[in-house]
Formats: sequence, structure tokens, C-alpha cells
Amino acid sequence: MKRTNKLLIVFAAISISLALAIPAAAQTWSSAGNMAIARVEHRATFLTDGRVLVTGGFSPSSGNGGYNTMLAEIYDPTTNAWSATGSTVNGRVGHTATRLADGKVLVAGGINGNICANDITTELYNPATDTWSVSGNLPFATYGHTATLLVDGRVLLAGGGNRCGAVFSSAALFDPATGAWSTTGSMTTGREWHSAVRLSDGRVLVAGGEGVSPFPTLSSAEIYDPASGTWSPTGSMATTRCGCSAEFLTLLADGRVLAAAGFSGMANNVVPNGPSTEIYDPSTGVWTASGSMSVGRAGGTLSLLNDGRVLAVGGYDGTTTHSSAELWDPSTGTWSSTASLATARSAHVSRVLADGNVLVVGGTDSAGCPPCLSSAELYSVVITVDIDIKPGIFPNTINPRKKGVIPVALLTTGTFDATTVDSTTVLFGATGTEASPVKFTLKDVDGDADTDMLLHFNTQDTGIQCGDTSALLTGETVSGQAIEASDSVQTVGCK
Ligand SMILES: [Ca+2]
Ligand SMILES: [Ca+2]
Repeated sequence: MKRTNKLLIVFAAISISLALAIPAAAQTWSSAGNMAIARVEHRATFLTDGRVLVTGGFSPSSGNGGYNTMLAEIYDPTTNAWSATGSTVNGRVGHTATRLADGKVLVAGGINGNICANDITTELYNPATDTWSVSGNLPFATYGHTATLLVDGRVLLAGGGNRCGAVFSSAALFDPATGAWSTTGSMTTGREWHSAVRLSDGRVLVAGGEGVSPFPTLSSAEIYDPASGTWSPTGSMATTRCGCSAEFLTLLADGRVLAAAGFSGMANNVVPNGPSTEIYDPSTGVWTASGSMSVGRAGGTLSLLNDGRVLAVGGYDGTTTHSSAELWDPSTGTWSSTASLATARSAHVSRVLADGNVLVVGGTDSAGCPPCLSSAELYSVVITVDIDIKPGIFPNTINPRKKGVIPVALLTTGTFDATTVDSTTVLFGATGTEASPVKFTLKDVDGDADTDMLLHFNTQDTGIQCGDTSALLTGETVSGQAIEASDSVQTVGCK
């Protein structure tokens, strides 16, 4: 049985969004330039130098019916611009691109034509030399598989299928020392277009996807143990979820895994899932419901922010391709709206940058591809952290008319390490733009056994006036993540 292109079927009914404008909070979207070509089913890989490599995908301007996309492109956040890099050896759709421990990128599998057979080749990108080279062949030719970097530096490739009707349970390991692939234990069931994440204990969770003929979408999940090279079943999701190219799982800061969006249904009649989300707890092997998003976001993306929140962007609900985005808060398990994209999109890719901002690239905003998108957008993330003005003391009395020093503690929490803050970037005062610290020390200010940052500011530098009731602090971590915080003040000596 020859099967048609999954993505073009899935997105054949997408209509243009007339999304409502949602008031922007501190977070905003801005243009991140345009790739040289439009793409769907491409891959984005975060490089160790902070740039993002985009490979492959279906692009109408490429040869062989849009499948021979050899042009690879790199986004540089320091210039907010794209540049071409060397071409891949083969065009690839439905491939994987995995950053290795040494910074090289392993590109594997996919198809390079509207054909039944997949590409068995793999190749490596070396960012230091900007060159591509052929690596070892896969044990089985596959697309719609997953590839996950293991703790020991090997890469686990799992499942996938082809357009001759095969869906694979096979799995393979790439050894970066030899460049060779070998087979490992097979999954308990065949899966293609599933999602995979490496758990904090080093095992790999695989969930959902599309099963063997007659190709139902799956709710089941299983775990690979690198120590034994074997798979074992774990709890099933409440909803069947096929990624159909998009990743629908993300690892949370506390080690649990959030699942959202994806597609349900059968074979080439898959339909977008609704807004429900669910969470997997590796310690119990059980999935439980979490908050619902405002809309279904099949083909949307999930990104874990540096403060533990998750950003869901765009996607398709069966009627509309969305420009909206929303944030999941780990403290409440609920979603709330944030700023919207300039362009509605689905089947895009996203990556979190070194400074915590989120890059969103390509996809489609309308009926299939073409037309599809070359544009990229950047979500600027400011995370809210905890401060205590006059640590351990309340109310926080300040005499604006008297020379003095105000101590402010930047507190370490479960999702934020205050010692990562670059003290030279910190400003404090009435609007958070006034005073630089005159002194800082690292110590456990609040006695909870983690190290905090204690900063001192000259009162007369802060711009705090009689009657002010709050003060703000802004700054950046050493990797550039923007932070903000506020605490109450009570002015005295103002009579
Ligand atoms: Ca205080
Ligand atoms: Ca502390």
C-alpha cells in the first residue's frame, strides 16, 4: 500500500486565521527575519554557540516536487538574521536533526522524493568548519521517527515508517566514536510520528504516534532503558496523540512531561485534538489531566521557558490556524494567554535560545504548502523572580530623603538560581531602571539551604519618592535571560 504525504493531508483543510488581538504582557513577539526558502516539516537544532540550524523540510521551491531541500540555513541571534550554510548531502522531509555532545549535528533518515522508499543515509554537520559529511547508514530506512541524545553521548533512533505501508517498532543506536549505527531492542509496538523525550534519569519516554496498518493513532507510551537496551510499557495517555511531524511532548523543570495537542483518528483521516493537556509522572508511570489550553493546537509547538513555564504557539484546531500563544504555569497547572504571533502558523518549529527567548520558524498559515512560510518570529521572554527588599523585615520602610543603603535579596527558588544573575546588569528603583548595585554577595539570605544574591543600592540612586508603594528590579542572567521582580515599599520621613 502506497501512502500519501501525511502532512499535506493533515493540513489540506487549514484556513486562514482571523485571530483576536490579545493584549501583550511583558512578553512580545518581533520579527526574526526570513529564511531564504519557505519550509514545513523542517527541523531546527540549537547549536552550542547559540545559533540555530534549520535543515530539510518540504519546500515548494526545491526540486523533486519540493522534497529536495538541501539548503541548510542558520539563524544568528546576535544579528537577528539568517545565512545559508553548506548544503546537506540529500534532501530530507520527516528526518531528525540531533545535536551531539561535541556540538556536531546528526541528521538522519527522511524521504527525498514523493516516493515509497526512505533515505537510509545519515550525515553530520560540523559548525566549526561549516561543512557536512556522510556518516554511517541506518540499520533501517525510516521517516517520521524520533532521535534522542542519550546521557552517554549515543543517539537513540526509534520507529518511524515509510510510504510503502510499513510502520517500524525497530530502534537503533548511533555511536559518535565510530559513526556507526547498531540495532537495539525494539519497541513493544510500531510507531511513526510519535514524540520522545529524555527523562531526567536518562531513560527515554516515547508516546503516541501512528501504529501499524490500519494506522490508528496511539495513546500508549513506553520507556527505553539505555542500561539494558530494552523497552517496557508505561501508562497510556488519556488521548491518542500523533505528532504528524510536530513534537507534542516537553520535559518540565521538575522532571515530569507535558503532552498537548497532536492529532487523533485513523490513517489519513486524522483530526486535530482539542485543547486538553496531560502530564506524565515518571515516578508513578501515570498520566493525569492538566489545564486545558484555550484552543486546540495540533501542529503547534511547546517550549519550556527558563522559569518553568511552557509556551504553546500557534497550531490548528480543525477550523482555524492560530496566531495566538499561551503560557502554562507549573504553580497552578493552568494556561493563560500571552502575546500573539504576527503570522498565524502551524507545522512550524521552535527552539529556546541561550537568552531564554523562543525562536519560531516557518510552517504554514493556510491551505497546505504551498503557500508556506519562510518567516521567523522571536518571543522575548522576561521571567519574574522573587526579591525581598530589606530581607526578613516587613514592612520595607525606606526614607527617600535620607542617604542610606537598601539591601535587596534576589532569592533562589525551585525554578530559578539567583546565583546565575549577572550583577552588573541589575538595576533597582521606582521603575527598575535607576540604581546599579554598590555591593553584592552570594549567601543564603532566607535560610532555606540554597544560595541567594544579596545586593545593596544607594537610596538616593533609586528614584524612590515619598508615597511610592513598590520598587522594581530588572537584570539578566549570565546567559542573557531577562528577569524582573517587584516588592512593596513604605516610605517614611516624608512629613
Ligand atoms: Ca522585606
Ligand atoms: Ca536561600
